[in-house]
Amino acid sequence: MNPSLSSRLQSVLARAGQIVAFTGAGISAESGVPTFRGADGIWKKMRPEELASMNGFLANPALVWEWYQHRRTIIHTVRPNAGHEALVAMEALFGRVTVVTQNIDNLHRRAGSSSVIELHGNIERNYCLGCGEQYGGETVPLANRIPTCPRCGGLIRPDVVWFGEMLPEDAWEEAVRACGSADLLISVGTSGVVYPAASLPVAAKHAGAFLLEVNPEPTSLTPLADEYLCGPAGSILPLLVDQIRRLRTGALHEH
Ligand code: BJW
Ligand code: ZN
Repeated sequence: MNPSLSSRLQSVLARAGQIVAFTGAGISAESGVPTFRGADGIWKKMRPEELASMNGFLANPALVWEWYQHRRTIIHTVRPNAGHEALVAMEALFGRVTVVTQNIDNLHRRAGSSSVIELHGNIERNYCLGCGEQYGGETVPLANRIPTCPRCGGLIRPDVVWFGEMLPEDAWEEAVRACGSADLLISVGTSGVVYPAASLPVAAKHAGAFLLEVNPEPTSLTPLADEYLCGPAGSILPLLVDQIRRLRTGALHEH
């Protein structure tokens, strides 16, 4: 698989100053973290409203905790893949790549990306619904199936964004700023159906960014993309890095 980049994309890559990678579950799929939708998606087996909503949590906190502990175990046993690593390599080439991620799996930071905006929280953090006290993944009192706060007895929940909840304000504002000033937005491994996150690539495009999509399947964003590279992130992103390196050396030889 060797995506031949359009001359338009080549010239964007040669000039781009502000680059945003907008990522979703698909970028972690090759690490072994299941995606939400699609053939092996989490939602095929479980109903999202049972698991990823406050009502679902209050109705069955043990089930929701079981699900998050299961996912935390997966995340702790996997490693960032070539897709995450390619974004780190791009950061080295461009000076800065802002990663705006919907993922809660921490894999971008573990790979070494230095500018990561987490729109939907982080599975390593938890907080008490009663008093707001924060608990780390390891310190959360999980001896019981439903962890409660040692300070106030309140229910502890994962610090992630469920359906019907607002996104963390700071992360959202930073993401809007980064997308509003991007020259290039690379949307990787997201179905683009969950709002407000899915509005960011659209906003970036309206503000003048070149929209590049990397996904093995077309998505709701594909019709809007300036360029669509069809394939898994772990193959396509490293090829993109190679092409950028080649463009750079080519440019050097011209001088
Ligand atoms: C690969 C690959 C490989 C595979 N390489 N790619 C009606 C219309 C519009 C909006 C709404 C509506 N009704 C309700 C809403 C709002 C709702 C929403 O958007 N719903 C839609 C689903 C309809 N949004 C919200 O509720 C948000 N809050 C909000 O709106 O607040 C305002 C408000 C307040 C009060 C009342 C009402 C509104 C919050 C959304 C929170 C989403 N939370 C989750 C769970 C996070 C915690 C956790 O992980 O447990 O976030 S849901 C889940 O979806 C998770 C993800 O971040 C998110 C996006 O999924 P993603 O990443 O795109 O994954 P997939 O599986 O969908 O796609 C994977 C892709 O990868 C596929 O395309 C594959 O092809 C691809 N792929 N292998 C590259 N190797
Ligand atoms: Zn508490």
